[in-house]
Amino acid sequence: MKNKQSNEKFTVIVGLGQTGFSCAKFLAKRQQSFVVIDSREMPPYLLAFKQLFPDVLVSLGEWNEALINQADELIISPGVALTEPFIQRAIANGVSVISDLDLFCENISAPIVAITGSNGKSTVTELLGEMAKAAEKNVGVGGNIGIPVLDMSDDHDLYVLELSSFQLESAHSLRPNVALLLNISPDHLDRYDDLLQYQQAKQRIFHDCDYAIFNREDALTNPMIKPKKAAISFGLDYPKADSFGLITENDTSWIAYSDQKLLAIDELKLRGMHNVANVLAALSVGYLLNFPMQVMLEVLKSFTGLAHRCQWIASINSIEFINDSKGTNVGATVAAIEGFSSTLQGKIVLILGGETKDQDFYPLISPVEKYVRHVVLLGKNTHEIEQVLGDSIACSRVLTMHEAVFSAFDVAIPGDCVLLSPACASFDLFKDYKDRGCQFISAVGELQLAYENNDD
Ligand code: UMA
Ligand code: ADP
Repeated sequence: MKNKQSNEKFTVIVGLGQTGFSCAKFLAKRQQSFVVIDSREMPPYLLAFKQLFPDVLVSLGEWNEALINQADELIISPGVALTEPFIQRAIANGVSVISDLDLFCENISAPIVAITGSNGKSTVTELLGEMAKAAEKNVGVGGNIGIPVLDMSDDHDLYVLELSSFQLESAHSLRPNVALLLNISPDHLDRYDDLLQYQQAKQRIFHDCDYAIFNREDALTNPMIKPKKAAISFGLDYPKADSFGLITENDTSWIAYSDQKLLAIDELKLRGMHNVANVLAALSVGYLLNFPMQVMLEVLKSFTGLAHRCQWIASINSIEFINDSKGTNVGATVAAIEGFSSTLQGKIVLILGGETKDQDFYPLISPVEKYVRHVVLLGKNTHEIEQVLGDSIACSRVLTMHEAVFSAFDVAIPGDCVLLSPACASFDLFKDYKDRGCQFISAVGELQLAYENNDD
């Protein structure tokens, strides 16, 4: 509890997930005292925390207003919305509300590349990290990608951070050297009032940045805040002066800078035009950071992408199985469908559904009508999706991933692809998107065995 005589700041860490735990370790290292609150009865890092900090007060269950009322400072986790009434009251009472990102930025002086967008963040963050390593930088890669910023060591000479709208919402000290906004399509509308509010949270990435990089084909990414040095665009169209884009000649598309062709897109290991956009974005940042062009192009020729993002799993009876479990919103699934359709002889059998996050599923109608043979619905509230797509395409409902994979195989014909790209979060049936992807992979393995045994 707060010692009224002491001048020490009374800090309350809000949330005991990955972020809250990293904040606790950081403050402890600085010998700064703190308490922790979480609205969950059993937050994920409770046991680890109790082992490391047996004497520190942790208050669980509902928000502990008594502790909050004593706080000088709240360090909030990304999963806790700033609009929570207790946070709004604290702000009104003059309490400083900060985030792990603030602590991180105040502690390091190396350049920061900050990356956000509705989709493609992890792919671009990882790709840029690979380019930086190949350019012999001592790079730290972290953030929403799954490594809390305070868990990275503080001796890197460059940081590449994936940042979500949640993280940007509550950060005040972020001043990135390069800020990249990849794209904006509706997501997290269960947390934001509307698309504008979500866009405004994303645009915070440009606050006080030196260079702003945006997608010239997506007007919502146009910087609303002027960067200190320059705004630079990328896009899948012909490159503007001093920027990256595509040049298409004789049926071949080339990654290009200004009017200089650099690499045919057939040479990329990543699949789908959405990934070409990701490549152009990463090159735009690498170029600004003076990474050698040849080194970046070599990385592009070998980078196969991350697991659970349009990941090829198997081919059974000439039907490909693709795991895009990280396709957790409608925009991502539209990109995955369109990305694969161009390379397919047949059509797509799409496994869709999960936690719907108040999304509008109408943007799926057109790509589904063009490229999809059948939709297999798995998860909570699948009737919401069926209501929208049911007139355009045959849909069937299943209860497990095993059933989803086997029934998708039944309706697919050779030349087709079975694509798991749910357009929804995974928490209704799975631990997370990785668990969902792994269950897909093991169901495909079982199918393969069953098919081979039948064939014998
Ligand atoms: N929660 C409570 N009560 C609390 C605190 C959290 O109910 O007191 C809930 C949240 O509403 C949320 C869950 O617990 O559903 C996790 O929230 P958290 O803030 O504890 O999350 P962390 O474990 O700290 O993980 C966070 C990011 N999670 C979220 O933004 C929800 C992770 O991104 C990120 O990798 C990690 O910090 C390290 O930076 C995950 C994510 O889903 C992958 N991000 C969203 C996305 O990518 O779309 C934004
Ligand atoms: P994020 O970290 O933003 O969730 P990922 O790189 O993990 O993005 O990719 C998640 C999914 O989003 C992919 O599996 C794919 O379906 C889709 N996606 C990736 N890049 C893009 C893009 N540039 N535009 C639209 N969708 C994309």
